[in-house]
This record gives sequence, C-alpha cells and structure tokens, in this order.
Amino acid sequence: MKDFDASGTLASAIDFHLAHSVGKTPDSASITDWRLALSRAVRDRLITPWFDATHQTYAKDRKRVYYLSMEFLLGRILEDAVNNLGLEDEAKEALAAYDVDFVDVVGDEPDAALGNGGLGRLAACFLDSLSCLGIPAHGYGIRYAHGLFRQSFEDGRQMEMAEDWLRHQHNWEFERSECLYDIGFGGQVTENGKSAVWTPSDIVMAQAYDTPVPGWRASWTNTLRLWSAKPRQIFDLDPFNRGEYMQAAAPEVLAETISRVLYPDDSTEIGKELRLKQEFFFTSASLQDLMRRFLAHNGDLRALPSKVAIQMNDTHPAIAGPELIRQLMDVHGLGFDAAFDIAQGTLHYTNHTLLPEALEAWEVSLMGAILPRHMQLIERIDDRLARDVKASETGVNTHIVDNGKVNMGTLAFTCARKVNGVSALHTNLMKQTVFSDLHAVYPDRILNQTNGVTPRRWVHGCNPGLRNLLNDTIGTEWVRDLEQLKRIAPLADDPDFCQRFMAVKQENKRRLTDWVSDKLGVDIAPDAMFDIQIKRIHEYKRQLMNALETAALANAIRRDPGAAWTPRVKFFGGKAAPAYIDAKNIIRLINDIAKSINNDPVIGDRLKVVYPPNYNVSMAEILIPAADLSEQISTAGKEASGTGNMKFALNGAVTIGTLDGANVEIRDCVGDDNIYIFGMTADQVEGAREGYVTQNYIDQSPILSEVIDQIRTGFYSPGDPTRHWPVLEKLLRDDYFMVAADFDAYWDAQRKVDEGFADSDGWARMAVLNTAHSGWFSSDRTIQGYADDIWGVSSLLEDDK
Ligand code: 26W
Repeated sequence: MKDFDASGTLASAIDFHLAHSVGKTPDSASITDWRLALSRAVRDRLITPWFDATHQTYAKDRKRVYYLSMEFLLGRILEDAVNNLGLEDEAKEALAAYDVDFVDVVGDEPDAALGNGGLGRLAACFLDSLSCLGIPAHGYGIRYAHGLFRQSFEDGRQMEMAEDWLRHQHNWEFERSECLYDIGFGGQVTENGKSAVWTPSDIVMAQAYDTPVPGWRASWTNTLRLWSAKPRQIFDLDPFNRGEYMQAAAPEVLAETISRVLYPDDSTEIGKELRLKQEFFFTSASLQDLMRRFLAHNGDLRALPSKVAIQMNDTHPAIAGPELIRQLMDVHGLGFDAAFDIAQGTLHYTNHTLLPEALEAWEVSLMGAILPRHMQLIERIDDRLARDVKASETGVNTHIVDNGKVNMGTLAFTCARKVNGVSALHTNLMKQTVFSDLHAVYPDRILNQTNGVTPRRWVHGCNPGLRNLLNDTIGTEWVRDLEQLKRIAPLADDPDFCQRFMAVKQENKRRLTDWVSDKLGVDIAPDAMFDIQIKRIHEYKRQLMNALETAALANAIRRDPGAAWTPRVKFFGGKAAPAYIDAKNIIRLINDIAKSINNDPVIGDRLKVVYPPNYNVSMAEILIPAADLSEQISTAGKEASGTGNMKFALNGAVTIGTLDGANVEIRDCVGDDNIYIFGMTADQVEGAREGYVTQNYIDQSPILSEVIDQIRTGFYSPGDPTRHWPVLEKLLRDDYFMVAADFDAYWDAQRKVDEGFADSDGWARMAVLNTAHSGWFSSDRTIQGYADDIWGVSSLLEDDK
C-alpha cells in the first residue's frame, strides 16, 4: 500500500482512499466503496484550488456575492467534478485496472435533490457559473437531511417515499463544528431606552457544512455553505434517568426538525409554521456569518453595500430585509434609517413566478408570534414604503402588511436595490401585474436577467457524443464561451456534418432505449421520434393537453393504421406536490393512457408512452440528449422562464411550444423556421378569460370531443369508469389554463412536427441550428449580467491576465 501523495496519480490516490478512508481491499470493494474512494481522490484535487481562491478573495478584499436560496438542486456531484478537473480518462483507466466500470461508479451516487424544480436547479447552475467566471461568491442554503421525496407508481397513482441521500457517507462536504450561530424564535421584545431587546423563547443552533464548488478546470473554486439545525442542549438528563427516553430526546428532535426535510411544494399554497422557521433559520445564520466575515476586515458598516451583494432567490429568504436591519440596529447600534439604507443597498431580489398561489404571504399573527422583533421592523419598513409612495405622487395604494398578512413579495421589493425577472416576457408582466404599483414608485428597480444553464453539466457532461463532435469541429473553448456554438451554424448545410450530428443523437437514443428496457421492461424503437415533456406536474404546464393529444393520436392511428404515421415515443417525467390532488389525477390519467396505448397491437410501434417514475436531475441527463422534440406548452404568461427548454435546444432537440417564458427568446435565437410555435399569446389568454366556456371549444373540436367522451365512459379505466371524472369536471367547470382553447392549435402543430420529422434531412438541419443558436442560454451569460447590472462585481481571474 502506497502512502498518500496529493501530487501522485489518481490511481494511487484511489488505492490509498479505498484502504484508508473506506477501509476495504480491492477484492472486497463494492461499487459504492469504489465510488467513495474515487470521490475522496477527486476531492483531494479540489483542496489546493479552493484554498487559493479563498486566499485571493481575502487578499484582494473585493466585493463578494452571497446567493441565498432555500433550494440547491445539485444532482450528482462526482462525475461533474471529474469533468471539471479533466480527470475522465485517468479515472476510467484507474478503475478499469480493477475491472470496475466508471459509468457504474458515478451512477451509484444518489442525487443531491435539495430542491423542487426550476428555481433550485437554477441556483445549482449559478453556482457553477460563479466559479467558472471566477467571481468570489458563497451559496447559502439548508442542509436538508431528506431531499425531495422519491416517487413511485402504484396502479398508476403517485406514491411518495422519504428520500435519504445522506445514508451512505456524503464525502463532498466538510463539517464545520465550530461554525455555529444561535437562531431565536418567539419570546418578547422589550424597549430599552432607544433600542429594543428581543428575548426569544426558543433557540436552536445553525451549524455550517461546506462543499467546494469547482469551476472549469478548477481555476476558481467557491463554497456552498449549507446550514444544519442542532439543539443547544443535546438531551435532558433528568427525564432520561427517570427512564423517560422519548421526553429526554425531545429537545434534540425538535431542533433538528427545522432542517429535516425539504418542503415538496412548488408553486402551491403553503402556510406552515415550520416553513417560516426554515426560512428565518437559514437567512439569519447566513447574515450572521457574512457580517462576521465583513467585520473581520471592515470597521465601517456603511461600507457594507460596497463590499457585499446579497441575492434573494425568490421571497423565501425575504426575511433578510428585517433581519439585516435588526442586526444593524440591535447588535451594532445603528438607527432605523441608516440600517434600512445599508440593507437596501445590499439586498437584491429575483422573482420566479407570478402565480398568485405561489406568492408568499404570512399571517401577521404567525409572524408576530415567531418573529416578534421582525414584525415590528416590518411595520417600520411599511411606513418607509408609505413615505416613498407619497413622495412619488403616483397615487398608488400598496402595503407590505395588508388584510392581516405580510406580503413577502412587497417586503422583498421594498428592501431590495434591484429586482429582477427571469425572462423578457416575465419581467414585462411583473411590471404590468404583481409589481405595477411598486414599479410606479420605484421605476428604476426592476430589470431582466434571462435564465441560463451550465454547459458543463448540460452538454459536456450529459452528452459525450456531442461534446466530442464539437471539440473536433470548433475546438474546446465553447465549454467556457458557449456563443462559439454559432460556428457550427454554416455546417447545418453540410450533409456530412448533419449525418455525424444525427449519429450522436441516435447513439443517445439507443442509450435511453436500453435504459428504458432495463428499468421499466418496456421496449421502444430508437428510430421513432422521441417526444419529451419533463418538469413538475402542474396544471399551467399542461401535461394534460399533451396526454389528450396522445390519446387523440392513438384514435387516429387505430382508425387508419396503414397510413404513413411518423412513429413516436412520448416521454413524460415529473413529480406532483403530495397535496396537489388535481396534478396527481393527471398523473394517473397519463399512466392509464400509456397502459392502454402500449398494449394495443393495432397501434404497435407507431406510438408508445413512457412515464418513468422518480424524475430527477440524473434522469434528465439521460433523457435530454436523446430528445428529438421538446414539449414547452404552458399557458402563455404562466411559465416565468423555463430552463429545461434551454437544455433541450442546446442538445439539438426542436421545441414545440407556446410564446411563454424564455420560449420567446429561444424563438428569437433559433428562428421561426426551427421551432414549432402555436397557441394563444399571453395577451390573448387574458383576453379570452371573460366569458370563457370550455364546452364551446370542445364542441368545435371533434378530435378533442372524442377523447373527452372516451375518458368519461371509462375507455382508459375499464372496470372503473368514473376514475378520471374529477379531471374532466375541473376541465369543464373552469379550465383556467385553457387546455381546450389551445388544443386544436396544438394538434395542428404536432401534425406539422410529424411532417417535419419525416423529412430527415430537414429535421437534421433544424436540430443543428438549435444547438448552434442556443449559446446565449449559458448561465455564464446570465451570471455576467447579474455581475454587471445588479451586483457590481468582477472576476478575480481577470487580474492575472
Ligand atoms: C409555495 C412555495 C413555492 C413557491 C414558488 C416554492 C417554490 C416556488 C418557485 C418559485 C417555483 C419555481 O421553481 N419557479 C420556476 O423558476 C424557474 C427558474 O427561474 C423558472 O425557469 C420557471 O419558469 C419557474 O416556474
């Protein structure tokens, strides 16, 4: 056994760690043991770059970024780290020497699923880009013991099981047992002369865990600091000695509950006390931590806005406004006005949704009971808003505290220097709808930063075939400068290049075909069109419209099986919030439709429906590179941006979509001829609301009528004909998301897609041009936009040039 040597080969480091960190010999090691050994060996390579970046940040003392997010949907870490460090070949070779397959080893890692969907994944892409660009930054969040629930299907119904990502050693993080902060809840506020003293009734501790986040080739490495809740007192010895073991353990259990589980709600209403506690818990810990770091080098609190930029990822950390003001006043002795100005100069807020049910508002009684001092400060911030409203002479009427509730969007807006939306359309709608009053009062505050995705994970990592083709064709710089993809645009007219491009797609489809056969026992043909809709299940995303179109297509095939059908496999993937009954009903309907179609010998390979359970980041990495068609069909005006849409286009899938979110900008980039746009615009959707009658649209559409009748009469649920009535009832009663109104336009667009795909040369051209023109959707471009327009920070890597 060789001793560990950080400058040695990766193979020797794996040997070392298998013995010394995992405690196994090669002949007794399981795949998990090899994974743990490789992870340690790779992590060792991050340490020096990480320390270097930290030292440079301190030495140069430039402005830093703190990204506060309730969610970081990281996915697997090992393969991404191997790729960033350029260690793929070495790692493969080292494991192969023991007859161990690299793909199996990296595939053994559980996803870090500390997020629900788009917002959490965006935070993960941003961390990657911040490091890649060399911007000194910390991500701050919660170290949930249990991430997003695991989904399975029982008789087509969604079942939820607790997720357990920390069960095996999680060896990417460093526990900081000395980095602890008190987090208070409840209690009283007493006035002490000019200042207030908050005496909480409960205190838990926030303990830090640090994960290094390497940029490309680890030229810069930032830190993700996640907080875990710990009791102040381990347990009560007295009840324990009396044999009352449960009672003795109670303080520990109660404290640790705060970081135990991620709320599985995405854009659905929640008003739970524990959620508010989670929000304050990580926000307060993060602010205490960054203030300590700031004060170690700066005596003057008024310099905070020039040294620190804090980004609030949605309103979940919006309590940062009052909390920062509280710390500045009650801990550091400033007056309210000075404290407010400093806080407002430091904080920034991103809005990710306009759906009313997702806009956070806490009961004043709950806020006052859990955070009494903050409730007082919220009233003062509201007074300050009232003063600005009056001075603006706009005549608008807007308050943070309204109808017995604290409106967190208004609070975040009032406390922020800049407020941004996540696509051009969404930002305009923010100005016109939820924030129209605040926009009138503060006309320079709102700006747009269209979302992006990291090319490291979403091309280089998940699509090795495309990576190699790009490297051969335009060199390797595209990984850090994705606009370089434009250079393949002229090759869309080169048959040889198109053929190579589609060969990569075919290989990815074969990889997915094998995966589907292996995991689900379903056989599909890799030359069919792969049509994919993967995202949270929500009515506004209209998986229902896709399911109805699928059923209608099956009817058409059954009627005329001999016609020249373009074979399709429709993939669905996604979880529903456990309490979101309407979304769960849609899942069951999709599964019933899938069962019926897949077992129909008349339909055969012309149409298959695949809905693998437990969609997550790792599944997306297999599905997206294999897609021909990307489904982005939300009710216009409802999807703030979307980021899956960008990943698909980058990987050479063509989009069928509405003019919603970033689809609008995708169309602008790839051109009208290379995307299938259909349906009402956001304006038309709002125009159609008055007097909307679903039945009128159904009556006008024989295709839709037939499907609705089938569902009503139990065609898809034989033996249980009423099973899907709740879905129909809701559709007929309300159809708020206008599935019926857009159905025929969607059907027509799909038939054009059939024609398009049948022309394989024309399709290849479109696919190439989608990749070529999607470079703008790199999260590096997004982060550079935040750095320039919001934070006022620059890269430390530039300094060396
Ligand atoms: C009720 C609690 C709640 C409310 C909203 C939890 C989570 C949310 C998020 C705002 C939902 C979300 O993930 N929004 C998505 O954010 C992405 C990143 O900006 C966008 O691309 C998606 O369009 C948007 O739905």
